[in-house]
Amino acid sequence: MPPMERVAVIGVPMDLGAGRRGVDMGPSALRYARLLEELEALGFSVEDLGDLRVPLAETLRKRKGSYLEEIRQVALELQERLRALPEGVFPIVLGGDHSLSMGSVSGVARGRIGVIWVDAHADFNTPETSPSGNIHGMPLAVLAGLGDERLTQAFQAVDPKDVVLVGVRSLDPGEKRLLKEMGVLVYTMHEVDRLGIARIAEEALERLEGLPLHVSLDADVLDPTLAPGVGTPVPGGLTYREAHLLMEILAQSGRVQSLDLVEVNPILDEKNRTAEMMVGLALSLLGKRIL
Ligand code: B3U
Ligand code: MN
Ligand code: MN
Repeated sequence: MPPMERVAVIGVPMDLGAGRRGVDMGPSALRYARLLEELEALGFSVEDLGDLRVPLAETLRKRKGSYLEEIRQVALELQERLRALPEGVFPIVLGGDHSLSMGSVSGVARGRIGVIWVDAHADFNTPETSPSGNIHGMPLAVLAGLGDERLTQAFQAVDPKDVVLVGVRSLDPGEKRLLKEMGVLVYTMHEVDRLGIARIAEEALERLEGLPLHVSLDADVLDPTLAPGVGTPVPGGLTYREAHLLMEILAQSGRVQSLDLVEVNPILDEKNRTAEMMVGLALSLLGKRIL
C-alpha cells in the first residue's frame, strides 16, 4: 500500500491535444466504471474534486492543432489545484488527453520526482519533430525541458534521467533521436517480451531509487483487443496480466504518490471496457491484492 490513506480525484475533460474528439468524456467513463466506490472499498477516504473547466473545441473556431494556449491554461490550472492539495493525499487525475500531464507532473512535484510513463508512445515530440502537430504527443518532452517555450517555461519539472518509459511501440524519427540524446530510459515492447514486465518494474524502481514516483498511465499502452477505447491504438500492447503485475510491483515499493489515467475514448470503446480496465489498474497501483 502507498503510505497514504486519502485519495483526491480530479477530472480534466480535455481533448484539445488529441487528433480526434472523445477523450474529453474519459473522466465520466472512469467514474462510471466505479473508480471512487472501488477505492472506498479498498479502505481509502476519497474526495472527488470534480472536473476542471475546459473549453470545447467547437466553440474555439480554430484550426485543429492550434490549441496550445488553451491547453496551457488548463494544465496550469491543474498544476495549481494539485499544488494546493495537502501533503499525504494521493491525487488521481482523470483524462482527458495526455497533454494534461504537463500540469499533473509539475503540480505533484515537490522537488525531485521520478516519472514512470506507461504508454505505447513516448510523447517526446517537439513542434519541430511532430508529424501530427498534436500536443498530446509532446508532454513528456515539455516536462524534460524541450519544445515550445510557452510550455517549457510553465512546466519543466523533471530531469530526463528521472523518467522511465514502459510499453513503447510507436516512435517518430525525431522522437527517437531526442530520447537518446536526453538519456531517457525506454523499455519498448521488445524489452517487455525479452525481460518480462517484473524485471522491468524492478529495474525502473532501482533507476529511480529514493525518489517519490508519479505514474502516468496512457490507456493505449494496453493491447487494443483489451482496450479498444483509445484514439491511437497500436497493436502488440501489454496484456491484462503484464499491466496488473507492473502496477502491483510499483505499489509494493510504497513510493508511488500520484497517478494519471489518460486517453480513454468512450466513443471508440465497447461497453466501457477500457475505462473498467484502467480502474482495475489504478486499484492494483493503490495496493489491491488477490490474496
Ligand atoms: N507520435 C505521434 C502519435 C501519438 C503520440 N501520442 C499519441 N499519439 N496518443 C504524435 O502525434 O506525436
Ligand atoms: Mn500518451
Ligand atoms: Mn499513447
